[in-house]
Amino acid sequence: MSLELYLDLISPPCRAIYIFAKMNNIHFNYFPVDLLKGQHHSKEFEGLNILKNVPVLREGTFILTESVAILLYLTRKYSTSICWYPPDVQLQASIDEYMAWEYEGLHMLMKKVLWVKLLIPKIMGQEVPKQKIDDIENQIQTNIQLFSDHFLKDKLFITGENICLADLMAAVEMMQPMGAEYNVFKDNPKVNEWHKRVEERVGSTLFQEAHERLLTINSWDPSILEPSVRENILIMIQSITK
Ligand SMILES: N[C@@H](CCC(=O)N[C@@H](CS)C(=O)NCC(=O)O)C(=O)O
Repeated sequence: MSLELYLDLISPPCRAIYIFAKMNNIHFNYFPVDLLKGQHHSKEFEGLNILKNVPVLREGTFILTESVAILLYLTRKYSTSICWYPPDVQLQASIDEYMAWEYEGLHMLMKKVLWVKLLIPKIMGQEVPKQKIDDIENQIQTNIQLFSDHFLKDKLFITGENICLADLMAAVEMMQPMGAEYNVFKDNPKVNEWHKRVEERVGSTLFQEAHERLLTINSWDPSILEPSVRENILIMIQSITK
């Protein structure tokens, strides 16, 4: 039974899954879903995932959404190296703790900064007020420090000597603002060093390959947006800027 992954590599959770599968030699058929073209709103995609979001995994009749569930499924099903999710229950709990924190602690902020600095000006043709951008950037710096103090501490990686799922997930999240040329590591050398270690363990070629779409998003042309997609994006923009 073949493994299918439906991903858009502009999305951090999708990049984590893509990198994880490649690093662990898990063979999969890759189905790109272009969020910026609204392909997740197609009838065909809705048939696969009524939540209309990526990532999605399909293996025969088994369909799985939610990146954390997908990553854990892959570690169990494909018996990947134990470093990713070690058998020790306390180490597992530390990874779970990060996974539970990530959505509010990093994901929403990293997503917001890409939108306010790059995508909203591109789509709307006008800048977001500087105060709004400064507030988001300050919150990012606070949460990067929290990540450092609470999750990383003085270890090489979150569980100690080896990379684990939480390191990979955090590293790709923190790349998101780079799409808008905002470097979240600029004021935090310790987190910067950790990030370099993660990239090194992943392998620079694979890491760059997974981030190519994000890092070239500046050249995306929003004038080709379909009206229905544009409408969905405008609703999302309202929730980000309110
Ligand atoms: N909690 C979900 C989040 C999934 C999600 O929100 N994916 C985003 C990309 S990062 C998406 O597909 N957004 C499309 C939309 O909401 O319109 C996960 O971790 O898989």
